[in-house]
Formats: sequence, structure tokens, C-alpha cells
Amino acid sequence: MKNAKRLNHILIGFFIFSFLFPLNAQITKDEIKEKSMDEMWGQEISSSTVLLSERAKLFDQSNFGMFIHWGLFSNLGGKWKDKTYYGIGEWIMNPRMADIPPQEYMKTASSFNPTEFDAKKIAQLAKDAGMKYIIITSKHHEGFAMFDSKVSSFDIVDATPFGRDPMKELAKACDELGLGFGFYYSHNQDWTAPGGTRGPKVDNEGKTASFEDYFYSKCLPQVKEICTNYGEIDFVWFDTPGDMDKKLVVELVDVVRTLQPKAMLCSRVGHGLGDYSSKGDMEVPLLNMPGLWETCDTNNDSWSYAWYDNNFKSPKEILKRLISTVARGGTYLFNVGPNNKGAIPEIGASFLKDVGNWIGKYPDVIYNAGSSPWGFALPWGDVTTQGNNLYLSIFDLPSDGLIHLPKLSNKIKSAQLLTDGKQITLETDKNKNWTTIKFPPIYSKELVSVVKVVLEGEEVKVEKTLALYPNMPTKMHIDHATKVDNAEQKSIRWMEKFGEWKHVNQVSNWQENGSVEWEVDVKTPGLYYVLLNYKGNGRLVWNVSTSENEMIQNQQAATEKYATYPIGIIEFKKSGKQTISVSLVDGNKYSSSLNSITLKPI
Ligand code: JFZ
Repeated sequence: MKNAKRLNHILIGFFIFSFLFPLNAQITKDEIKEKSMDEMWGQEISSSTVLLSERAKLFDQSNFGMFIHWGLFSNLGGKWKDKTYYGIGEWIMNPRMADIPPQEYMKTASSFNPTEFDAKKIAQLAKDAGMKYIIITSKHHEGFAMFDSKVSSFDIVDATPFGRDPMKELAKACDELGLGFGFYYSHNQDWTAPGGTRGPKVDNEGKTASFEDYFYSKCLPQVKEICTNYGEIDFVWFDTPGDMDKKLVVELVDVVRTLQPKAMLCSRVGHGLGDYSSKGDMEVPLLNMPGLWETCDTNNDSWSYAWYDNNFKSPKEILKRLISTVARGGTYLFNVGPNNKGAIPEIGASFLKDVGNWIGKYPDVIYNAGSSPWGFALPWGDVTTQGNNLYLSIFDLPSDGLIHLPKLSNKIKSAQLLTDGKQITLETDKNKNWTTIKFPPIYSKELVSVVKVVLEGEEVKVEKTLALYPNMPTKMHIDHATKVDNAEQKSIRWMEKFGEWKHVNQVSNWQENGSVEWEVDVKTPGLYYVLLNYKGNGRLVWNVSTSENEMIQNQQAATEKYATYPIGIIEFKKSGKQTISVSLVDGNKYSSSLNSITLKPI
């Protein structure tokens, strides 16, 4: 994300923007109240001066950190009374999962004995994975303190046979290895503390407890504890602010600022008081975003350990998500879930080591790297930068070995395939708008091959239009569209398994002459398959046409899940700029929801 030259532009842009749309004034208290908890994650940030500050450095330059979800829920591991609940494990108490009464849940602490917890081993894994810091759950929504808390006996030291403070051990291990360290703390939701959001309404004596009771007797004092007893910390990662009062959030922030002036706060503290923005979970944005932001993701499907969940992302998948996050301008926070014994599941751990080995060979692709001048991923992979040097990370090598870079004005000084030990100079070719790099016909055993491109000129000059690739499918999302007419574009989200959020930007609610248009630069005229990704019901008739008046129309089935259907073959007769537009001819105008178009050379 590092991009000193861009910084000024971002700051100037931000000031203009904040005049036009003051972030906090946009939403009134009543509007906040109306929103459901699920919508109120708190994503906005108010300050961008932090970009320049010392404390942003670790976050800004590392681009890769470890997230750890660990708590009493890890001891349950997705199971309650012999029944398995599928979904995010740390939500097992929730009525939509096992619906466990707080008193009963709290009793499970007596069987939590994570004797295999080895702070040094976990910190070493983060280091081996190429991560630069660890952020761990000190207290999740369940309300259980995974640290030695004097203000609550519902903590790992008092309530379990384990009796140790694992956070002390982990803070020390991180320090010894030169890793940053920070805490997740659920400030708003507390499901076992009287008065906490979604917690019991009354205390042990049957007296009604208010949110303020919880806040002043537990939340604030515990945040003081995590900000006092663990040395210097780099992050406090509050979560799900919901409709928490601004006054209270300000008090919390003040405590952190006073006790830990170097700690970075994520936007989920609420009310725009964070230092950086934390995006919706488990996804890499499609377009570059300015400012300081992070996306958090997990190594399998759940955040916390669940006995059945071994759907671990492969080393290559992790690398793709990491590189693309950095290429969009962000930081990747990648989660692991230690189990009931305190150990990180082996498959996930070994995949992370593979990731770290790769980063060790290609550190410039990640650390201190700037975003892609194209502004979005390219069909063969993604691009990060160091000053004027491009690093092409190749996820899918086209079968003809030609890596096309559309609309790059700079001439190329050199292009080299970086391999273990030696660099191989590659042939390049420039033909009008298209720069082409010829990948050598050798077998590459790398998960992701890296080509370093040194450019001529002071700055990287790229025109950010989409391009139609002659040797790979070109997939264009709604986010990439140049125009949406007489139809509604909006972002929707839903859960797959409980708590597993998916988001897409889509177009629905088609009116008369409704259409979505993309502008593409065509390299090679010819015939291309057109595939549409959509959902809806019944059968839908789609029309696809180009600015050369080529058009195809066809009917296909629709299902309630997004799926891809072939529509037909369309011809591009000339090279250069063209538009392609899609409209719904027949079918449910309201519910038919278009997500992307793919053009595939024949
Ligand atoms: C929250 C937690 O509820 C969850 O248990 C986990 O800790 C996760 C990292 O954060 O869940 C969220 C928060 C924000 C979004 C989705 C789930 N979001 O912005 O889409």
C-alpha cells in the first residue's frame, strides 16, 4: 500500500471529500438504531492524518498479519451436547446455532485445558509465514477473557484448570521474534455479562443491568488491563460496534490513546474513530481503494476452531488473496483457529509455511509494496509495485505464454523472471496499446511466478480501461462497468453457512431499456464466447450487444444461486475501444440479478 507520491493526492482528495460529505453527519442516531446489528459493522474512518504517522508504519508496510480466534468456543469446537453446529464456531452460543444459555455456557470453562498451547510455536509460525504481527482475541462476544483479568472471574486464569495467562506468553514470544502484537476485544457484544449487547438483561441478583453497567464494570476496565499488562501493543481491534453510544466509544478510544499511543485502532471501534478501515470479512475488493485499510480472512471456513472444518485454503489460494489485497492497496489479516488444546491445526499451519517460503523468495511483491496501476486484477494475475518497478504475480499462465499488459504507456527497460538463484531476461514486445511479455517455455515449479518489470520514465502510466484478452477469458464484474442505465446497481450480501458472509455488487430491478455497459480495449478481433453470471427464477432472456452493432440474444435457466451460463458467440470486428452491453429482455425484471460477464476467446 506504500505509495508516498500518491499520499498527497489521497489527502487532498480526502479533504475535499470530507467537506462535501462529512462522514459522521451522514447517519443520524435514529437511522443507526433502525439498522440491524448485522449491518452495523463500523467500516468508516474519520482520520487520514494517521497515514503519515509513525504508528501506521507497521500496518502500512507489512501488508500481512496473523489473526487468531481463540476462546471457550474453541473448546467446544462446533459441537454442543453431541450435536454439531455448522457455521462460525465462535457464534455457537447464538440462538441460530446451539442456543446455549449463558450460565450453562460459562460452566464449560471448567473443562478448558489447552495444554498444547505453545506461544513460541505460534509466534514462530506467524514469522515463518511471513506475517509481521499477530492480533488475537482477548475477549470475543462470548465474554470470556483469555487473559488474566482482575475485574472478572470469567477468565482463563480463574475459571479453567489451565490457570495460565496465554496472552502474556504470546506477547512475550512476539516481542522476542520482533513481531508486532495486538488484541481483538469485543466491546459492544458481550453475551454473558449482564447489560452487554445480546447478553443477559439482569445480573445474578435479578437486578436489571444497563449497557452502561456492563461498560463501566467490565468493558472499560478490561480494556485498561489489556492496554497495561502486556507491554507495548500495536493494535486494538474492537469489533461490531452496533449502535453503541458515541460517548462511550470516545471514552474507550481515549483509554487506548493514553495507555498505548502507538496502537492502531480498526474502524470497527465505531463512529469513525478508527485509524484504518476494516472491510467486510473474507473478501478481496475488486477495485483499488485509497487510504489505510485491511481485509480479514480465515484459513478455512470458520474463524474459530471447529472439529469438522478442514477446508483449508491452499498455499496458492492464500498467496493469490494476499497479493491481490496488496495490489488493491490493502493489508491482509489472515486468521487461524487454535483448537481445544491450544494448537493450530496442522494442515493450515503447513500451508502457511509454504506461503512464507514463497514470500521469503519474493519479499518485494508484498512488503512495502504499492498497489496495481491498473486498479484491478488482470486475467493472468495481479500487479504490485516498488516505485517504478512492476512485480507481475502470475496466477494462471496462458497456454501461449504471453503476458499482456494493456494500456501501459511506459517503455520497458527490462523484464525478468525471478527464480531461485538466477534471473531470466524475457523478451518483450510493444504493439500500440498492448505490451507483451513472453514467458519462457520452461516448467515453473513456483506456486506463483514473478516477473519484475523495470520501466522507463518517472512514473508508471496506465490507462485504467478494461481490455479484451486474446489468450484468456476476460471476466468483468458490475464493479468494472462503465455505465448502468435504467436498472438498479447495489451491493447485496448473504450468508452461506451461518456467519459466512458473501458480498456481490449486482444489477437488478430492470426497467424499460435497462442495461449495463462495459468499455473494453480489443486487442485481437474475432469470435468470443459470452458467458453471464446471474441469479433469478424461471427462465431469462438476455441480450448482449456491442458498439459495432453486433448482437446476440438467448434464453437460459436461472437459479436462486449465482451461476454462469453461456449465451452465445459474439464478434468483435475491429481492434481498439468498443463497448459491450447486457440487457434483460424477458424474465422477472425485479429479481433477475446480474453479477458478471465473461468473454472467452475461441
Ligand atoms: C465479526 C464477528 O462477529 C465474528 O465472530 C468474527 O470475529 C469476525 C472477524 O468479525 O463478524 C463480522 C464482522 C463484520 C462483517 C462480517 C462479520 N462484515 O463487515 O461484513
